[in-house]
Amino acid sequence: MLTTVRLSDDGRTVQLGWKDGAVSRFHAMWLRDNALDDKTRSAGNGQRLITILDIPAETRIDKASIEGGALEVRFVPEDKTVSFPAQWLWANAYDRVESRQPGWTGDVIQRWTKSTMQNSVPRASYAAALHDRGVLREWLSAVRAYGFAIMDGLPTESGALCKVADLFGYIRETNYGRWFEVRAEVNPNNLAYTNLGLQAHTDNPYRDPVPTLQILACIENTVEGGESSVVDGFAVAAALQAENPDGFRLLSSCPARFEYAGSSGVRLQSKRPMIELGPDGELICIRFNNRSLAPAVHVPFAEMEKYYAAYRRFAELIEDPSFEVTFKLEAGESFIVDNTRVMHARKAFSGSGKRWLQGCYADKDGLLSTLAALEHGFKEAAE
Ligand code: NM2
Ligand code: OGA
Ligand code: ZN
Repeated sequence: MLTTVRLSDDGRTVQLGWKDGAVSRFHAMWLRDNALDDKTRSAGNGQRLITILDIPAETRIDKASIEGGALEVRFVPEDKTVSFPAQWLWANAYDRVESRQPGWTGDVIQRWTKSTMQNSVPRASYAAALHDRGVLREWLSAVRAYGFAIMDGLPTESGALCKVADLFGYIRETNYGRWFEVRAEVNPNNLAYTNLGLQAHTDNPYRDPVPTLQILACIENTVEGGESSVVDGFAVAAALQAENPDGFRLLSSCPARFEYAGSSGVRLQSKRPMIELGPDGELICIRFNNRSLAPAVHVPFAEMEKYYAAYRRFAELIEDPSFEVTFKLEAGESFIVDNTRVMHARKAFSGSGKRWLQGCYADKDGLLSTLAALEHGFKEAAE
């Protein structure tokens, strides 16, 4: 609840007092740009109708008061009066000191290890997720929190994995196709299409932007071996940072390079760090793939030994069984990973039987959008 309002800096800022004693300052320019009236924002779709250039650079507030619990201000020289709900101001307040360490993540991200995840892997059946929006919401919410979930009960037929993507968004087509067959082949164009074990990795780090989600679905799996595992890259990055802050700094500040040129007409290349931080230090992406790592040429000569030591230690932690959650996909089962965070691996396989998986990529922004819309719908229904 808003209790006081005071203008300062000649009306270029306003200071709000809250019932609990908190104070938040806002700039007149910021408030004007974010005004909620229907001349500033379309009442229909919420999009902004004006540009920054429509707002006078000398914008100030010459009158501010609390009216019916909301903040009412008059902007000059426009002579425009606008009201801001207290709840909106509280939710959008920016006047605080952030003391976040590089590598921080938001509240919705929950890091995990084998001990916290192995016996509580998020799982839903396809039929339940399709027919019950509560089940779908929980499953998508697990993908957001953990970057990993299993979906079972899929038809054991080619293309069934697309049904998983259809629940929340769209498939991202690449040179590997709309989806791809993951089985041992003669003359494979990618080591994924062999019976070799694959070290835990993220897919397609040579693409920019990387595919943000991967779905792998099992149609048949009767071989010896071929188990899957997943590793939380954000948990491993935090462990590396705790024991070797300088190594973390190197892997997050020096660009690595990745390349794939395994089939004709394709030469994908990227230049991105193995651990990527956003402009405010937020941990945003892990890229890790021994098969497609290209020669590093953006690491200073004087730092290369330390860089390799950090890369080695990162790899050791990724292989550490205490981070690894293992399972064997059965026919009709699939899993989804946030490919910007969670690495996946498979054990080698051999012997009699057949292993046939299909994989596809999809976009996380679409998944998060569907989840946010579901959550919004549930909230409205509860009100
Ligand atoms: N496949 C399965 O990123 C990679 O190269 C891993 C990707 C070939 C689409 C394998
Ligand atoms: C892949 C991959 C794992 C598997 O196709 O990207 O990692 O279980 N496959 O075959
Ligand atoms: Zn893979």
